[in-house]
Amino acid sequence: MSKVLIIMGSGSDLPYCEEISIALDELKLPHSLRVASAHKTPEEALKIVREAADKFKVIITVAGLSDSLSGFAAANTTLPVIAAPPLSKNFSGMDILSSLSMPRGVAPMTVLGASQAALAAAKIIALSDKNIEITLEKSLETSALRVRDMDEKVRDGKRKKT
Ligand code: AIR
Repeated sequence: MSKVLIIMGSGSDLPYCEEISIALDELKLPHSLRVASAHKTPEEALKIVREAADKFKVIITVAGLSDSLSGFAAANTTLPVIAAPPLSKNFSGMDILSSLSMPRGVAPMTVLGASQAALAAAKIIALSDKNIEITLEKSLETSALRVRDMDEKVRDGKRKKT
């Protein structure tokens, strides 16, 4: 059964959502994808968000530019909503503020980066899922090992000068 629902605001977000999907697969987290825009298809978006609580533990919202989807989703479900807006070059990236600035009572948690969005979802699910907790522990160890390996390679002047 899927635990994570990814809702994207447009088909143009699919490549970024596929990156999130790969990261979720690596964390052994089954997930589903939907497309719904808070601006363009609000009825469908609301239905998807309202029905999500029966099937999922976490929602990841992916909407660029003016991200209404994340606040819209968070305001209409008790599930945790992770806002994962794709980075854009518009307005020097300032459109990210639309994912961050929320009215009282509305609190999506904004994360930048596809793997970070997947990791944040996994951490929430690990609170009530031992298997995911174990997967996360291994993933943390692997990250630390990579840093130690690199330290080993470069320290004491071992690195080849190019
Ligand atoms: N978007 C779609 N409806 C509302 C918003 N904010 C977002 C999409 C996409 C970007 O705007 O999530 O990141 C461009 O959408 P489109 O529809 O032009 O492809």
